[in-house]
Amino acid sequence: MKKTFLDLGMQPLANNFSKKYTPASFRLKLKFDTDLKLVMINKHMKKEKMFNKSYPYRSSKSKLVKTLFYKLSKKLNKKFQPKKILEIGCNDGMFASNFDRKKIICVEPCKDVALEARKKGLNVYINYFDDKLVKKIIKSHKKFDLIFSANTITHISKYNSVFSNIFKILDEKGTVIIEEPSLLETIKKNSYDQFYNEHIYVFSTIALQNILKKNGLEIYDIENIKVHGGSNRYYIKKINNKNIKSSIRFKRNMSLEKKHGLDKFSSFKKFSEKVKKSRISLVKLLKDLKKKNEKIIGYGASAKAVTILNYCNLKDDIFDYFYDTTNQKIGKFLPGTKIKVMKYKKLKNNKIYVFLGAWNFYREILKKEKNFYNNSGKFITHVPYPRIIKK
Ligand code: JHZ
Ligand code: SAH
Repeated sequence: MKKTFLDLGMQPLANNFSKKYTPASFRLKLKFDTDLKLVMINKHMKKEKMFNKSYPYRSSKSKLVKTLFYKLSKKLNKKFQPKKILEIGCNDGMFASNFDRKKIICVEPCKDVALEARKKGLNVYINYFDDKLVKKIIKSHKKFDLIFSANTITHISKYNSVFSNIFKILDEKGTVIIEEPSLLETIKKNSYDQFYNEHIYVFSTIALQNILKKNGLEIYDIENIKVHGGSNRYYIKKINNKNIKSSIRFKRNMSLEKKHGLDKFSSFKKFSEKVKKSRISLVKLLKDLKKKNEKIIGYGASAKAVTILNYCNLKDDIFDYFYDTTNQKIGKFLPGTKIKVMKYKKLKNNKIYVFLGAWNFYREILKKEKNFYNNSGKFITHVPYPRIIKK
């Protein structure tokens, strides 16, 4: 049974940056599947509507993302010495480009992004990861001993199809590594902005294990990583592969999630009350500043920021503009608003207030904007509760 616990109001497609104003077009609600213990959104958009030629997100825009992928590639080469790797959802190739080009095959459906990855010498199938593609891949490459996918599986509505296909192309002793935002961190940080049309699911370890087991796979180890506001890196194997035992880290994560009630609907009802309070408090904070004629801008026109702006009804009466480094977003409106994305410039004017649309990269941003911060520049965040951050 699926039970609704939060209504995030009318929302637009979170990455539909456009020169024309695009109003919010669907109602976003969050649901809990009581059988699988899975949290999901109510509306599953057509993949072609979300992931197409004009998809603007680029992994390469964050130093942290690049560094973590680089470090992980070193570790994987040492630990697994993989001979054949598959990456699902490679985007502009930030993970894959750390490997010997002959060893890695990538899948990326958004043409413009995929072409950027190909420019790095990568072998990219410009396709969605589906039955037809998997047949084609098996024909040319047989099986893989390492399959990697970050921030992609939760974007695909049909998870059983994804995992049954992964099972088909995974070597009997092979490893699958998946990175996704952690539901536990989302609840702890009250970061309701993890929910938008692309994040069809936000996995708990409990839910992911339930889904995997139905497809002959299981998690045996987990690393908690800092990226994207707190993610989990899941290490997965075939259930039939009895050589590997579950780690202590895996058991610890499972019991921590149970302690926080991630398997119970009542916990999500509590979360929804906290979200509503967070919205009231953020709106008050920003409106009070506007009453004093303060100037507020945004930093990082993230998909997450789109959820906040539309849920809290924060529009161009609050924000002058948002800074962002992504060419594909600059000069366009944040979806559902008439707030423009401007080409990023180093923060100089310490009189303005800067709302962190990319709060998850706070450390990276603070390093970049040291002068602003040290000269009494002020940031605003809603995580874990709305407040002004100043030195
Ligand atoms: P960022 C996207 O989410 C969409 P978003 C997607 N659904 C997903 O799951 C995650 O990524 C992985 C900019 N920026 O990464 C770049 C600066 O301008 O939190 C981005 O536009 N200056 C696939 O969009 C945005 O902020 C900076 O210094 O919520 C951050 O978006 C930095 C660090 C970023 O993901
Ligand atoms: N792995 C990168 C990119 C995440 S963005 C990172 O972690 O930084 C999510 C990516 O998944 C996008 O590039 C999108 O085009 C891709 N994607 C979405 N649906 C997909 C599908 N059905 N099959 C394969 N990739 C998909």
